[in-house]
Amino acid sequence: MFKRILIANRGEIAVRIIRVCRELDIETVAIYSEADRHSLHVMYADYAYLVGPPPSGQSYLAIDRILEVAKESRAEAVHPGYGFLAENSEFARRCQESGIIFIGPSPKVIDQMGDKVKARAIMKEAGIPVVPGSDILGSEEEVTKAAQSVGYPFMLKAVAGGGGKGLRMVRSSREILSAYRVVRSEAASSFGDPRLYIEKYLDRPRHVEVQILADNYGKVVHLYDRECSIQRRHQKIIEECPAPGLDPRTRRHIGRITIQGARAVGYVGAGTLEFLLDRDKNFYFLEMNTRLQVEHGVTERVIGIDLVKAQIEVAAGGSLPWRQRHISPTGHAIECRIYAEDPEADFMPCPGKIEGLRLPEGLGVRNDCGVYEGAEVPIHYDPMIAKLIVWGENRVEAILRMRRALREYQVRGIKTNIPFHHWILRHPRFMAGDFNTGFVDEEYRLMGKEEHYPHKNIALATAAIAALQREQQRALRLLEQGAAEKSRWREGGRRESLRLISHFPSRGWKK
Ligand code: MV4
Repeated sequence: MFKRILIANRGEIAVRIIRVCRELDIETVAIYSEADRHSLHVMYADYAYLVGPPPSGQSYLAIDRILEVAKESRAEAVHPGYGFLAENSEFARRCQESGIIFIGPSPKVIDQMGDKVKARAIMKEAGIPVVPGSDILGSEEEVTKAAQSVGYPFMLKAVAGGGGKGLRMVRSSREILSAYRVVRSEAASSFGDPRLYIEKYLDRPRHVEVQILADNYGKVVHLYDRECSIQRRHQKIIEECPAPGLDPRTRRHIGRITIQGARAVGYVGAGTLEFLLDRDKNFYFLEMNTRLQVEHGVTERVIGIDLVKAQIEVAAGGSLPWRQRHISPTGHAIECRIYAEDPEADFMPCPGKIEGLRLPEGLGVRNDCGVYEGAEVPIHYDPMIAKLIVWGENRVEAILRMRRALREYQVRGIKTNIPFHHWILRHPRFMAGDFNTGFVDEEYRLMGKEEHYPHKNIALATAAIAALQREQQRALRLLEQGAAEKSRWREGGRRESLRLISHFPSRGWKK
């Protein structure tokens, strides 16, 4: 086992990795930028090295400087976390060349899965369903031609894409030219790779992904599925494990298919296959993430496997001790990502000093938090400051527990998306599991405008019924007491409850 690991990341995920290293008696080396001098991951690590100024290009992405620190600190391995260098094959290769173990798959696999057309080809070859689509298209004419077999509408995508960048829906041939130009230049500037391809457009699918673990000796297991459709502008907000609405047959099928896919690429370590699920329960491979994901915690809770520990064991040459038939989900976990952003101001990032912080506790609650009371949230990085994960015996218990935990969550000094989470967790469609990737766009226009609370009427009706019941009970109590003015009370009670109902809207609900 390693004696010392460098964590090439910051925030909650750096803390997450440092925690398991402590449990494994592995020393930790943190890196930090000038904006992160007083960050939690720096305090938790055994050693910490300043790597550069705040912009990530000069700090958390500075490959040369990070490798220099790895050598100087005599770290044997590097954990990249997620984001930053986690899916950078050049970094993985440079680690290898420096005799440092990159905790993740080989540079070759990172490259193959980073090329979305190559990934599709490999998966298709392995018998995994992929969205009908094209090969690389070199001109607008080639797009037009490919569109004839794929059909309209279609998605124009960057080969190097992934996440939300470099893609556009095309509804008709008239839109091809402008879409081609926009996506091509976006792909060139964002990824340095202007190549494009097209896929048949799936209308508001669900986003379901399957977690896998593989070792160097041919063992591959899947750790079931996660539902990740609750997102906004390609930023995930809530994730669940297992995915609600997957029937047992589809669940078994998608699990087996995922293992086939992982084997086909010779995957080693922790990885995720993303699928799009249509209304008819067909699923299609979308892309593979060759890293630990933000939402790994929901899987850990429901499956009972420490994914970061497994990553480290595999990287150190260990073999996975589990058999697929011994891996099964227990109960239900939900994650709410806590962002430093203002849901009332179009989710603008909200950096600043955290003046007060009280975290939820109690049964079934996990906090993966990268900040503390008094900390500064810098503007330079992702606004996600923490993850709140709850577990319940079933989905309903998990939802009720999440609502309770969110109520306990107190952040002062900066705005967070916690009110937005409250809204989602009370939404009838969320509660019913009746949602897809279109959920937030469809249901959320402007929070704070009451007509955008679709459950307002339910809340009003419930409150009105409760008020009526209270009044009826009061009237009944008085009747039982044998009040002399029995008839007058009955009259009054009825009138008063009517008044209560009709006046209720003016108590803050109506403008
Ligand atoms: C799609 C799609 C519909 N049809 N591809 C968006 C991010 C990128 N990684 C893939 N994305 C999509 N690709 C076809 N052929 C819809 C999306 C999509 C989406 C996918 C996953 C999670 C959230 C999403 C939100 C909007 C669109």
